[in-house]
Amino acid sequence: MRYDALPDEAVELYGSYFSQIAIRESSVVMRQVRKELVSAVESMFGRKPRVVTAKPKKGPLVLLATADDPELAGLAEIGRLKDLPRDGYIICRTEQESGGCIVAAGNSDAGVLYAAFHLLRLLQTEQGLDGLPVAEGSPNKLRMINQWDNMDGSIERGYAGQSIFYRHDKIVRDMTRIRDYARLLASVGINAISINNVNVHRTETKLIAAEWLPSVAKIADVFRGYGVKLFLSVNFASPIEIGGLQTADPLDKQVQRWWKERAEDIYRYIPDFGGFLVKADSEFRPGPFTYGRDHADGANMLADALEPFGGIVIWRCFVYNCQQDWRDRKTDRARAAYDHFLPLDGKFRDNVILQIKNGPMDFQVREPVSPLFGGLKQTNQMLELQITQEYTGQQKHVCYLVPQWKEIVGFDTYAAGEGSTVAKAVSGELNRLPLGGMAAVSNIGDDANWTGHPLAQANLYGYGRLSWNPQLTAEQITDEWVKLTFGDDPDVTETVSGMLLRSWSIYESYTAPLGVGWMVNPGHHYGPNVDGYEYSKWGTYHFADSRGIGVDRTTKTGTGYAGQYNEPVASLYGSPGTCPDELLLFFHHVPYTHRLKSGSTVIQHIYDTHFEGVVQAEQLKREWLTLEGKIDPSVFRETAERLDMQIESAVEWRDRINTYFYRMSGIPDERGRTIF
Ligand code: GCW
Repeated sequence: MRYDALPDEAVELYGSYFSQIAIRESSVVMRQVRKELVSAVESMFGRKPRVVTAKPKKGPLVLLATADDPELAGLAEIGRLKDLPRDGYIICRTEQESGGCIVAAGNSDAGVLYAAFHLLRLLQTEQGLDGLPVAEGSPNKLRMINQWDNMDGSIERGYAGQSIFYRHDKIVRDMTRIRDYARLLASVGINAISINNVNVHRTETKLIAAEWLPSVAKIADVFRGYGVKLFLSVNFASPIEIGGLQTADPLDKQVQRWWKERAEDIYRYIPDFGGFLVKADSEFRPGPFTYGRDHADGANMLADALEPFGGIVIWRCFVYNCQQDWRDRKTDRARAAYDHFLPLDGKFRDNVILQIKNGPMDFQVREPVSPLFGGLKQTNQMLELQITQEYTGQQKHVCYLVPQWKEIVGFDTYAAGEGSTVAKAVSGELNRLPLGGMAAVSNIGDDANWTGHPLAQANLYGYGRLSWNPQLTAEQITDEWVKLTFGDDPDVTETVSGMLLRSWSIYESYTAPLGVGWMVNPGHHYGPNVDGYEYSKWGTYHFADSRGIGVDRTTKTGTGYAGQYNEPVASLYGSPGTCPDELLLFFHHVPYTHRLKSGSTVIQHIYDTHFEGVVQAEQLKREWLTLEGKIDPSVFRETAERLDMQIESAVEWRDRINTYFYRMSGIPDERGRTIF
């Protein structure tokens, strides 16, 4: 959203169109479209456009309108809109005698907004308008952001400063930053946000009470202008904690009535309120289990309260035993979500969506895809990703996650034969379900550059673009972001794109070999600690001993987790001979001398990748340094500083991991490099 001045050639080609904008401000969204476009055009073309509410007799001009606008009558392309999803749009060019016209038309106000951003993107990435007409729509009804912000201003797993929403147990008064965030999210097609942490503590429990609703409504007003619906995370025990009731039992009439009244209150303040996001019976949060009820009972009770107002319940599947005994080799945390939720398939109301983390554990560097996506057949589902880099370098390391997300959305669950991808399961297409989409935990805070690491912005951008269109390739998304952010100097675009696209695999190489996770410092999760979680209660073990490493999750001799997948995936993962190298230790316990498909042994792979990972981290720095003078000096400096931190940390990872496994296995590095 830099809206840099365009080169003369583009100004000459398109300047006349953009000298006049026709738009009717029929809604708050259309007003923001006008504002955004006027300021962008002024900054890109160096001239304020004339704005009119009806199409003038003579062009050239840019016309923005919804499908039903009479101005569009008779335009052939508009017919295509009806085949597009709700917020779909088309952009086309018509040359009439009265002068040329660029038309940006949407199925809804939000559709027009997305069309406007698309148009601006085309100009800024200097693709020009030769590619018109374009027609787009998203298969995902919900494209959501989850904030893990607390009202004291802290952000759970936040690495970019404090909350932009709260400070000192209050909602901020100055909404400028929130408005910019809304613009930013809308520019990549995000249409929903939950504004408080899923761990709902004492103060935040009151966000649904009269005390805070007027201020929450102000935030909703800001987001509404950009087509973003507001959701709140709620505390399942609210009826007790703020309602004065003795119980939060979902089958209790008083409890049900209490939630209905809260819904009425909320919708009085926020008529288009999205609904509730719920973390229940998970990591010490209250839930229906306390009353001997299941998660369908809990979710449906809230769904019934919201239903009269069109609200929905997004219920998280991150439910597992976090009080496990490490001596117990039978319980497997990876199994938990499937074991809890599959038996409830079909028991949820139509306005409930199950939100499922991408993997069965917890946002590790590498995990298999959750088998729930291929399991649930009659329940709305949504994919949960983590943009904030909790286990992926905490915005000190470059770790661009779009390539990881692409693997996830493209994963074939075989639920209804070949081609049953996660993308289709969560959009609702696979099982013909009415609701679904994607959600992701935000990575922003009040740092001036939003994300701490300047390159971490690419993850937020990339998530938005991918949730709008899961078919986009990682390369396309990266290219767009780099051009929008740094301009189109080919040295810069090539270097930065190359760095981003390799970064996840580099991070994986010096941290998490072959699908092992959790070798991090407990609590904050930064930096290496091989046994940090080995004897803990969290169910996160690698079982390394002097002979081998890995978790046996096979059906024959292990926990049976591999059997939660459909065939042929279950068999593929179920045998060490067919299991892909990168997930081998997630599914199998093997000797250090086990030979991988790559030809290397497990132990040699560990050594090689850890040495190579540091070399690659240093290479990232070298590449970045070649851009001096071509990048804004402060961004250049901040990024270079973070790359130094990354290298320092990668060295620590390399030496700790290599030393640990050398001591465990007694097997030396074939190449005789230094291991301590
Ligand atoms: O991985 C864990 C995080 C917690 C988080 C939890 C969750 C919000 O370490 O900080 O809590 O996942 O997703 O609920």
